[in-house]
Amino acid sequence: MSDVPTDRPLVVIANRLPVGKTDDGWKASAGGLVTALRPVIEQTGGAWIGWDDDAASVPRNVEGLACDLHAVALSRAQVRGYYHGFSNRTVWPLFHDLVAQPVIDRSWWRAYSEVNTHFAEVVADVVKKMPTPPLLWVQDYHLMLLPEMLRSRCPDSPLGFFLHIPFPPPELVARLPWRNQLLEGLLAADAVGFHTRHYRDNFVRSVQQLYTGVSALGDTLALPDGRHVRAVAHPISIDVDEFSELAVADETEAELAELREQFAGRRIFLGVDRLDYTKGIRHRLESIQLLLERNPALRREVAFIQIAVPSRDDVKEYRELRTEVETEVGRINGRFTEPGHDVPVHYLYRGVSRAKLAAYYRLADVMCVTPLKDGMNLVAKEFVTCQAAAGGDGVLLLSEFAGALLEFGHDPVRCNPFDIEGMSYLMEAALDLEADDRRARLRRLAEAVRSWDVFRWVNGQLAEIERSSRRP
Ligand code: ADQ
Repeated sequence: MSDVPTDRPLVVIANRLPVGKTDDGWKASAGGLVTALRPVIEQTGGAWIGWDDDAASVPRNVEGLACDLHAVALSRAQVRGYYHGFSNRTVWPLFHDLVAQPVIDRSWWRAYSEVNTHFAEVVADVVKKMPTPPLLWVQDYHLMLLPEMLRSRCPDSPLGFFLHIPFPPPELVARLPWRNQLLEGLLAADAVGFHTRHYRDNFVRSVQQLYTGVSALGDTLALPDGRHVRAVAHPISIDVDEFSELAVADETEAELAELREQFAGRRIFLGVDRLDYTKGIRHRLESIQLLLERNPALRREVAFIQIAVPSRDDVKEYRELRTEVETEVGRINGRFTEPGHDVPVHYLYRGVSRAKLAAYYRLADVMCVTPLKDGMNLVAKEFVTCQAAAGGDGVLLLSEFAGALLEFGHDPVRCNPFDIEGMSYLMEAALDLEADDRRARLRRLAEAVRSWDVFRWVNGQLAEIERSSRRP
């Protein structure tokens, strides 16, 4: 990684801590953000602050993670209102273009404000004990009030915010009774980051509707009180070297050999998602159904593998989605399995190991990333990287509503997941692409990911926060 753009310690504040309890004790969780931040924190020192159900037993340090951990303890009622309620049933559907109905509930909002305040107090306490004012970097939609709460409590710290989900157009933001508080919360940061310029533009337009006299000069917002805030588009990415190595590691090869044996003679469609209604899994299954209806020969020739990671199963909409997806899988298999042959749809409701995930990516002929709306989508980037590292020629079928599309141009087969029949034809077209074309597309996709990896994302964000904190 190149030089870290700040010589201050870094304090990351996120909903969750980057650790999990395993049978062998507490371990750093594998994930893009942790991987990307590890070298920065190792160089500058720092802390990570986040909620954990088991806050009292979270250790201060965990092997492989060179930062202090500070667990925020929340009551059951706070978690219900702040996390399951306002974050996941109000903001999440609203910011994903209403693919589900957001619920407006004043008690959830109160819990959200209360928890953000509690986070602010914990952060202030941690910062007070540090020898120099750290750079504070707040993550995601659970903590949108936090920048404003930290501005007064930690006046000497550069302050940044990054939103991992889309920022919707002002007409949707307007539906929130607390839109002004949220925008003011974010505007207290020195720099606010988004995955794409569309989300950034939506934010800027929302701010301009809130205040008169806001001017936007390039990426800088000049506010009526004389402050300047940077609103920047920085797409998140993956650790390309790590995935490239993983793709050809012995463990991955062993997993792949097993999968190849299991699926011998069949061409593979793959879906890998958190089980979330934004990911378009139901629409995808309906397209598969049409595809198999039209092409009886394909019932034996293709397999569709859907790996769905359990997610938010204490929220009603997610439990319902699971039932719908599982019913649909059963319906398709009941209808199209031919005597003496394997089922067409293989459904795994679980997380899989990194090596297994990489093996599935390599196995796939067509990777279906077809969300109805997605801030970025890292699965698409992981797939092209793993395929390219092993000289593969898999095709990426990518939704027009995934943030990743902006970096990928016309090399994926682009689809509109709301057009179920259209998507079923594109699945067929993806199978029929010529090998040379597939390989050239994949090479360009992998180059696009390599040219802006997660380290560039982190460095870009930190440099932006540092720079903008020095402005008036
Ligand atoms: P997510 O909605 O969780 O993230 P995504 O970007 O696809 O979506 O990341 C999912 C991660 O989980 C990937 O790294 C993937 O490898 C992993 N994963 C998925 N299924 C798995 C399985 N069965 N087993 C193991 N691992 C699995 C949110 C936003 C996205 C944005 C990210 C990062 O919704 O739009 O890209 O944050 O900002």
